[in-house]
This record gives sequence, C-alpha cells and structure tokens, in this order.
Amino acid sequence: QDDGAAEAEATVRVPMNIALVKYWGKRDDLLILPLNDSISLTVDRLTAETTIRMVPGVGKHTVEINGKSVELSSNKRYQTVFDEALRLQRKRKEAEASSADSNGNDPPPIFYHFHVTSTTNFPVAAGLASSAAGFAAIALAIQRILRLDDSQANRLARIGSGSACRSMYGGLVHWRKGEMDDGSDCLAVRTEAAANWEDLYCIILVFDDGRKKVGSSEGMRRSRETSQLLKHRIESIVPQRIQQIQEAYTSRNFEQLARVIMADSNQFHAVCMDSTPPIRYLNEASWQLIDTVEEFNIGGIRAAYTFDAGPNACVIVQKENASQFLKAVLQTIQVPSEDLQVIGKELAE
Ligand code: 2P0
Repeated sequence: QDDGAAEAEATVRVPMNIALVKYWGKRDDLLILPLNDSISLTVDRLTAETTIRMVPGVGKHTVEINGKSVELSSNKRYQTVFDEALRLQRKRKEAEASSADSNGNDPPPIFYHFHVTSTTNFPVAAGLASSAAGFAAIALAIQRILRLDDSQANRLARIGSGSACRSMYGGLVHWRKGEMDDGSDCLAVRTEAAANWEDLYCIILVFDDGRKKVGSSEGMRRSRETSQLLKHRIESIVPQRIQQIQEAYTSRNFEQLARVIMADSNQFHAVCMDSTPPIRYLNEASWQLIDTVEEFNIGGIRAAYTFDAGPNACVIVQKENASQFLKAVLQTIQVPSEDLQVIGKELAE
C-alpha cells in the first residue's frame, strides 16, 4: 500500500559513552527505566554513523550493522523503537488532520518501514557500549525525519538501549532515573555547570572482542532479584557519587574523579559477583590492567580504569600522561599482541 507520502532519509554520526557511575538494574524492563541515576563521559572519537530511510508503504524493516544484516526477530528492541517512532508519527498526523478536519473523521492509516545502515569505528558488543551509540544514532536520525522534540528522541534512544540516552549529548551526561511510572521524567541531560574537559582522554584496551557471556539485560535482572549489595548501592552509594563526579569534573580535580570512577567500576563488578548465579565479566588481562594502573598511580593518581559488562578496559587519563601510561601497559600486559587492540594509541605518538 502506498499512501503517496514522501520517502525521507537522514544520516547522523553519534559517539559512544562510557559510564563513570554505572547503570545496573531496571525498575521497568519494557520502558527501560533504571533503578539508579548514572553519569557518563561521551567519547567523541568512537562513533556510529547511521543512515535511516523511512519508506512509505507496508514492508519489512531492515537493519545492517558494519555490513551484516541484523535478524530482527531475535532483536526485539529495534521493532520497539520503530513502533514507538510510528506511534509518534501517527499522533502528529492525527493532530494535524483534526485541526484541518473538524468533523471527526479518522485520518487514513499511514504505513511506513525503516531501513537502517550503521557503521561503527570500534568493535560491536564487546562491552563497549556500541549499542548505546547505535540506538542513539537511530533515535537522532528518526528525530530529524519526524521532527521530534528532545525528550521524545531521548525516550526513543532509551527504549532501544538504556545507556543510549546518554549518547545524545557531549561531555558529562547525567541520566536521571526519574520517579514516574510512565518514564516521563526519566531523561539524560548534559551537566550544565561543566564545560568540556578538553584534555581528558579515554584509552580503550580490547582484550576480547567476542560477545559477552551474560548479556546486560539478563545480568541486570539477576542482580535486581538476588543482590543485597545492589540495593545498598542504589540507596546509599550512587547519589553521592553522582555529585562527587560532577564536582570533580567541574573543578578539574582529576584525583577525585579517578577515585570515584574506579570505586564505582569495582562496586559494579562486586554486585555482579554478589548475584546468583554470580556473573564474572573481568578476565586475567583485566586484572593485570588494574594492577598496572595501581602501580602507575603510586605517588599520585594519574589514571582511572573502568570496566563495563565485559573484560575490556577504558582508562581515563589526562593527555599529558597518556603516552607514559601506554608505555606502562605495553610493558606489563601479558596478552598476545595480536589479540590486544589499543584504541587511542595515537596519543603516545
Ligand atoms: C552503563 N552498562 O552504565 C552500564 C555499565 C553496562 C555496565 O548500560 O538493557 O546495553 O539496553 O538498557 O544499556 C549496558 O546496558 O542495557 C550498560 P539495556 P545497556 O553503561
């Protein structure tokens, strides 16, 4: 069926983000509402470039990532995002039609389908928040096509992948969990007080670029249902850490920033261990990296590690210390060099 509406297309490039205070646990699995606030840094150079075509008529949605087509029947999140986008589109059309036609006739149904092609310049699904950049890009492209407002786009990104809503902005981004059951106040916002900290760099060490063993959704469900530590973290730890990160970032206090980042990464992995059955994301190389950072920081904290739901490390340093840190890593990490990818190694040159 073709209703004569025009095809529309948009291309966007969106960066990934790395959580400094981690999101772990949902209070609503469908709307993807988190149990706690989180805060992230947007990593400008690691991006997903995504083109979306919205085509009128009945047809199948298609998604292709890095040249491979995604099986949508086993990746329900895409369907959820497209359904929501089309619901918003219909709502707008209805509003436009009812202002033009006041005799209350229903507007004709309009069918569309989406074609998405996306390329990332970093490994997908290695605990590197690639789904964050990917869904943020989809949301932003759909926002352009459908002229959505920022909170609608934020919601669209979030129902694709929770952490994606933090990739919609640059710099330090605070994802507020909100209180409402419908998610209307669950939004990511750029931390206003903070101008970009230009010489803050992120070096990513990829020890393993395979898919993670326990997916984030399953891991979060397990922790929510079984971990006492998660409860304590949400109630008593996270709120003050969010504040500490904002203060440290605003006052350019690297030591304070680094302490909180490492403590929060460690607590997140402790929550994983505290879940039943326990979840282990870190591997031997991850632990070697922790030891390397600890040694590098003797005499003054100059590097901070953080790990997501996988063994790969993200190390945050100021530019002046990047090359020395990279040298230390390459000397100490005992990973076959063909298996180790270092994203950000140009900082050493
Ligand atoms: C984060 N992670 O804050 C945390 C830290 C992993 C560890 O957000 O189910 O892919 O799509 O909401 O966003 C990974 O979870 O999970 C994640 P869904 P998502 O970055």
